[in-house]
Amino acid sequence: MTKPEEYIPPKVWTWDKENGGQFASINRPISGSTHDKDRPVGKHPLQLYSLATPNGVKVTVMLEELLALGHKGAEYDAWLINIGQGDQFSSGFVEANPNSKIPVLMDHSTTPPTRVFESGAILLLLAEKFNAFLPSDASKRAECLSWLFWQMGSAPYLGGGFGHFYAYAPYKMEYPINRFAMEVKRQLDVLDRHLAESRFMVGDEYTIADIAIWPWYGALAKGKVYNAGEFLDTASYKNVNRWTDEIAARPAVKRGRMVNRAYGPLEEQLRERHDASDFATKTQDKIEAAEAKG
Ligand SMILES: N[C@@H](CCC(=O)N[C@@H](CS)C(=O)NCC(=O)O)C(=O)O
Repeated sequence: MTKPEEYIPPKVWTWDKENGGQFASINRPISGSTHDKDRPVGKHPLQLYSLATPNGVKVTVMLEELLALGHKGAEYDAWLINIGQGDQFSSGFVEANPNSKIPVLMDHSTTPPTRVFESGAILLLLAEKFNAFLPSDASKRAECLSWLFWQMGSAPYLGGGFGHFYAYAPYKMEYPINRFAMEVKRQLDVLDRHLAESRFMVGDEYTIADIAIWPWYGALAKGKVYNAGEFLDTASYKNVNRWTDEIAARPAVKRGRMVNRAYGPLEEQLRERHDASDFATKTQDKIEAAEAKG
């Protein structure tokens, strides 16, 4: 291993604003709001404030799956939170999530409205509210919650660890890239061995465990996050790829991944969603074509 010049930490850490790599402008060592701005509120009981990152997609897929099952109470307004521009630090957002991260759901069917942050908590709350995508059998439920929490504990090594050092750090460092590549490959192997025996994460039942894991590890398997498919040889995880393809083909998943998307092909971006008909009329390609016409 090449040994770069060693960093000797000072006695007390100080904030070097210039040296945080990509996203340095939004990373801060303090919490709380930076500006006053209320949250917009639409017509549905469920108000989502999010962005189509893997953590955001978990929730929009869940809501679209609930609607596809016929749960009309799952209708929602989805508002775009541009984390690159610091929307997560507005006073209204911080009131809903003191941790300043998407996704956040406000449920206005209660008085006062209920706030839920952390994507795993949001999935669990929705599953319980609509009695869907969470097995009722006690041992299957335990399996489902185990995999749900596995995802919540594992993905930070993928995103904050591997993804940060492989794709976003100001320069490439062998030690952290090696360490996190090994961990991420281990995680993919955990999934691959499990999915060799099981169609979904909990047997034949599609659950919130799949909905939580797919946006991160399905995207990774297809080389769609951090452009690391070849580096991690993700094609070799055959069972993860088979499971990824089956979930990607679900109509609700196709819709869910479009919501709050502000990058990629314009026809796949539904930046805000307020009605089911928006998928047909309000994708970014249509909005921009209408604007061009005047
Ligand atoms: N554990 C959280 C993670 C949420 C998270 O990391 N969100 C990122 C986008 S994927 C975010 O909002 N980042 C903005 C920031 O760090 O300022 C969850 O699953 O909800």
